[in-house]
Amino acid sequence: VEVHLGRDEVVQALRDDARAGLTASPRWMRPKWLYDERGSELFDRITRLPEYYPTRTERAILLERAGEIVRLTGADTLVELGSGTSEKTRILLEALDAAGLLRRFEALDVSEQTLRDAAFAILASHPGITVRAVVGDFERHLPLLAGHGVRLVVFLGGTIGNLLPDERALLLRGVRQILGARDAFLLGVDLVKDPAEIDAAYNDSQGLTAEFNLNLLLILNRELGADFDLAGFEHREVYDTVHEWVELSLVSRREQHVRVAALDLELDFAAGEAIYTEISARFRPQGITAELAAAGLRVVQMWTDSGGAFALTLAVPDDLSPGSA
Ligand code: AVJ
Repeated sequence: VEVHLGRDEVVQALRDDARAGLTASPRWMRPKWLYDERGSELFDRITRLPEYYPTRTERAILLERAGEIVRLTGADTLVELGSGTSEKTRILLEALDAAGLLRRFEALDVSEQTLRDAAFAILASHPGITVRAVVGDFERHLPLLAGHGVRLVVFLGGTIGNLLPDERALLLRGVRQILGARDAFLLGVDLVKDPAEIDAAYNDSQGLTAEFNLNLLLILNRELGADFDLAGFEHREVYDTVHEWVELSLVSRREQHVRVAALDLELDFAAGEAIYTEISARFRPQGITAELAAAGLRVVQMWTDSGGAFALTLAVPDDLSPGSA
């Protein structure tokens, strides 16, 4: 386990974002701040909700296609970005192991505890392999993942949809740069579909997504000494059909004043004023191909479920693009 991102650095980044985002108009916070221990646990429960289709759909595609992915890549090293609980990664690990290829697993995540748990669980079930866990962020620490064997880099769950188009382009170029000529990249994204299905997935009847979203205010209260009243805000989900992304926000139920002690910040909220907390983009096959191509990645194969809800795309470095690894 290598820690390239210390607790102090994380708190400083949260302060910087809170100062910039909470004083902006409209107000915003980055989705990565939703994941403290409680946030991660709530997300885990969301993935099991009847309305939240992405996780189980991606898992079904992986179960069906893992053998094919192994044959197409011949990878001996699996590299996971944003490892989360690595539950779906296990399907790929099993398939690589069954083919006698698996030698190494590496994961990059911002959460040290999540990474440790995942790394030790994987080591326990695959005792012969090398496991490397890198605590860091995609913006700065991707280059640490270059080198070693024939690599399959995976970014699953549709998490890339949390990034804005410019940020996605940067991330994909970063991935391209750590890929050698024989390496491959597997990307999971949610597809454009009936907005009603999307609305249900992000506005579930049990209110778990609302709790997950509102948890951000608890994090700000705890980490920055803020005094947000959770009863004063409500969860809002809007599917923006122009950008084709989900927009989550926390909307002030009334006019109210909030103090953020650690930043010496006084905030005045109007009734109905929002803090934008997350975008989660949907994709179209041509768009995925185009974004990968712009980063120097050529699509080898794209798989979807029978309902066309979710897509897994396997891509390799485009020979015509300048690589660095
Ligand atoms: C973990 C980023 C894939 O965008 O669907 C779930 C997070 N937010 N419900 C998503 C999330 C609200 C999730 N990702």
